[in-house]
Amino acid sequence: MACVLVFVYGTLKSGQPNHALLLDRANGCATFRGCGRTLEPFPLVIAGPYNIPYLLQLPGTGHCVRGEVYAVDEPMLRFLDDFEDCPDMYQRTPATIVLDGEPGAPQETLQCFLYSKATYPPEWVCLPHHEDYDSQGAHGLRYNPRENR
Ligand code: PCA
Repeated sequence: MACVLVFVYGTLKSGQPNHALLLDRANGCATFRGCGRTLEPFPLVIAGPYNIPYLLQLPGTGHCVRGEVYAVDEPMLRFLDDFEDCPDMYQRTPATIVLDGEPGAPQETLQCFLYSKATYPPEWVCLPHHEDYDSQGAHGLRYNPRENR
């Protein structure tokens, strides 16, 4: 299988608690392709008892969410699906990503997958919407890693 593009917006981003999983060659191979944002706005909320970031599958609400694009091989894709408990907790869904570029340069878009959530308690939509997730952000909602749950 050729590499597929995955857009990460949460704990898998560089500097975030699960980024090391993307770098671990035991899981497969992930190659950084660039930073960017979703073409469409989505609500990105931090929810549940473990303060997990979720991009809710509700395009048109929220922000054009910032993140990073990686080309991943099949072992890494399977690893990530398993880690993100896809399709039960997250669903891997297609999305158009606009790569960051030089000001004035033509927009470069990529078709990527991202891990979003299609079924959620309705009140989650009313939680604060984040644009650029940081587990250590001013929101104070520290991510609780899987090993602590
Ligand atoms: N991990 C995936 C989805 C949310 C999360 O914390 C990511 O970083 O994109």
